[in-house]
Amino acid sequence: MKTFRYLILIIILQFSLSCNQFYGIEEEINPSLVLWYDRPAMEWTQALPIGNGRLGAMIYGGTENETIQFNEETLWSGQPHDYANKGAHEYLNRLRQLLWEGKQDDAHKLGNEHFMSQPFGQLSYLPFGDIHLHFPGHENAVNYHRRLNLEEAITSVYYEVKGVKFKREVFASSPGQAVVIHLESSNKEALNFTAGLGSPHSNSNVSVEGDQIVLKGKANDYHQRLGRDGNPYPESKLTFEARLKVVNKGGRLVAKENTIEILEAKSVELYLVAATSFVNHTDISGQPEERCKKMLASIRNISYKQLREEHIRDHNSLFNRLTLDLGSSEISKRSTDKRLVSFKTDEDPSMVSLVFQYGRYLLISSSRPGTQPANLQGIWNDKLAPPWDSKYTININTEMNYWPAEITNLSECAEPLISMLEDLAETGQKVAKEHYNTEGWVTHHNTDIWRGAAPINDANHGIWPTGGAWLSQHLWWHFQFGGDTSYLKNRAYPVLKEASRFFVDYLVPYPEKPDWLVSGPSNSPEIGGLVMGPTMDHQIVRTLFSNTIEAAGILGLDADFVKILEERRAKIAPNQIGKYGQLQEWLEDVDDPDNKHRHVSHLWGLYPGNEIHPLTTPDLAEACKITLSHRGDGGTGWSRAWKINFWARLLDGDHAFQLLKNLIVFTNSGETAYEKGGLYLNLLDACPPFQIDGNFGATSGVAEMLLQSHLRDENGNYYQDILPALPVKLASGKVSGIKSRGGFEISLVWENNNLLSVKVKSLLGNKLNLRYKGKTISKETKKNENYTFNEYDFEQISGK
Ligand code: FUC
Repeated sequence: MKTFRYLILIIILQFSLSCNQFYGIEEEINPSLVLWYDRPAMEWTQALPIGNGRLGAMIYGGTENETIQFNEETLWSGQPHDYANKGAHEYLNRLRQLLWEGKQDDAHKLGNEHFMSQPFGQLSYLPFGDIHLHFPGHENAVNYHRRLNLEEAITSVYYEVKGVKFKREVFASSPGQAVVIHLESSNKEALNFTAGLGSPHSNSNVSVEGDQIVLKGKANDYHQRLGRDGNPYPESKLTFEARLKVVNKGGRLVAKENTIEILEAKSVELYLVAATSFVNHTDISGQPEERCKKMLASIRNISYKQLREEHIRDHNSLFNRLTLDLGSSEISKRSTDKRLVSFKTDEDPSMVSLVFQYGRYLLISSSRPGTQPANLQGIWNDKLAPPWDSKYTININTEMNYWPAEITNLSECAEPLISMLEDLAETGQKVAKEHYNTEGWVTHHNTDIWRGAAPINDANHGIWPTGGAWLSQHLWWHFQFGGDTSYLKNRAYPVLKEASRFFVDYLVPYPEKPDWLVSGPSNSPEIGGLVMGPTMDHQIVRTLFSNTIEAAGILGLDADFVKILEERRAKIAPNQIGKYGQLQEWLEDVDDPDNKHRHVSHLWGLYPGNEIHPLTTPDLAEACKITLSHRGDGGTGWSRAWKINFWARLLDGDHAFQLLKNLIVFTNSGETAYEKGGLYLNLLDACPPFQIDGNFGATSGVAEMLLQSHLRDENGNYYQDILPALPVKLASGKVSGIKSRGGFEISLVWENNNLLSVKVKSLLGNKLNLRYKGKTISKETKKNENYTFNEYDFEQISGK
């Protein structure tokens, strides 16, 4: 009898468990790891993003009509193209001379006539298509819930129609290279819907082949025919294909001309694969049909359950390396849209951890080894003429995308950026020759999938030769955090060296102080037009030279070249403090204290650079504060995000938190409005319009509040500065797996603004310098050993 009762209990438990699994919404939602809403998305900026680095999709979660808008990262307009303007270097000296003579307008005109890329602009990232699902009779759904679980990287939709429950799950599998959609209902024979594919490209068509819907097409031409110089944009040559395969359990499929109808099924899986003819920036001979068929074949014998488990395992292997708990309360239990709108008053710390983890989730979803780097919109774009072509803007935006990669323990996600740099070192070499007649390589303020490196748009902001040098900082970071000397030797150093070589030839003496070397023609990103000697360039080039010198030293290479770099570095124009006590943006003291411009480029040396810091250069750090007080706490999404990082580096956690608050505000502005930065309801960053950099900058900003590791002791070992900029509003919390330079994974617990415990895993066996509130514990470590600090150590470090 007892056994029987036990069995009944087990059956009931099993049943309720399977109910829970089916509907999935009864369990407690982790407010730091789940975005959820009680209505479908009405517009793209409410839809939820998924991605596997190559394929991206936005899920609206509609009931009667579901739209899944998708992208494949290589679908761009144009074709392989050499943008260099032959012979441009003949005008270089004249440009410099005009600028020294104060004839900026003439230099601007000459630059536009003779120094720009051909054509004047680059090409555009494009949308691929849409999956349309039509569920007749589902317009009156009730008990609606949709969510994105960041830990699983799965979106789900749940609702009821006339007592029947429906559930949908969508994820983008990296191991399976497909977007996988699972639909089920609580009743047998209740799933009735039509599946179709569409595409905004004019040259595309949809057909049905058995259980597959097939979309084939050719990329639209760039949305403008001619560049500003009157030269035509290269015609689009990429072809593409997507296949949506339908697999039903129960019921039947009816193939129509270009849709498939699913009738009376219990559950259905849809597998979307997509490919283009892109191979690399010089080769577009790939076969999309063959690629799609191969991808479908490779998942044919894998069950949905297996694919789902494999997907979660794969995503967890990156995402779960770092956990962050900043605490939560009743208010954290509300839907994400409500939480976003009220954050400015409730300052819910779990919203901070959600935004932080969302940045990590988005990086994993848009940038995996072997894929293209995350562009201005990551991988998500629904427009044929997207803002700024959804390409790579390198005078802040692309770099910001990669700020969280190393420190938040996702160094693999930086791999696409490293590969892009290797390509740019090739295309940029041509530009260095044609535009500057120098050795080495150079890249200006934008690039595209064809790796354009010449100056674009307009001479007043396009002629800015430090894009490649800035990007090269990421090559060095990857080594600082990872310590792989064979990577340093074979991949990073050759690119660093050639980037430095360009600036050895390019820098020129400042006529007023001939001992100083300056950059130019250039600009301080996007302010003030063409000039000689913007501060930012000098900070970037000094850092580039330093990184190259150190890399050469580690590898025991190029002693003579190192001498040249050391000698040049010492002469680069120094940071200067101007008449308001501000850090000067230019050689001359002409800053306007009322200028609220979004770019604060001359603070590059504070972040992401490290030549300015309150401990090492207090006067310059003070000058940065004054500059920031002039520029204010507003701006575009990315500008606010940058300022979080600035204030964290100035060790002012509360001001950094204020900027975070200024970023976590709801923006409903779809237009370009430089003062209205914030987040959309799906928590994607609004420049506006949508631009993903602010999401990544927010993540790195929070990380910089918790750990900084850019300063070194006299032997060159890094300090691990723990909780260097902890805001009062984040007084208690836990983080595990945050990474420091020198190869340490660090876990911290703090309460009421005081550190409680520190655990460190030493990945490389380097010396550890844990510093907290001015006190340091230094310790030699062994590779792969864990260190927990005992009471005595802790008393020392906490200053008790
Ligand atoms: C730079 C910024 C803009 C925008 C664009 C993509 O031009 O000044 O705000 O982010 O890049």
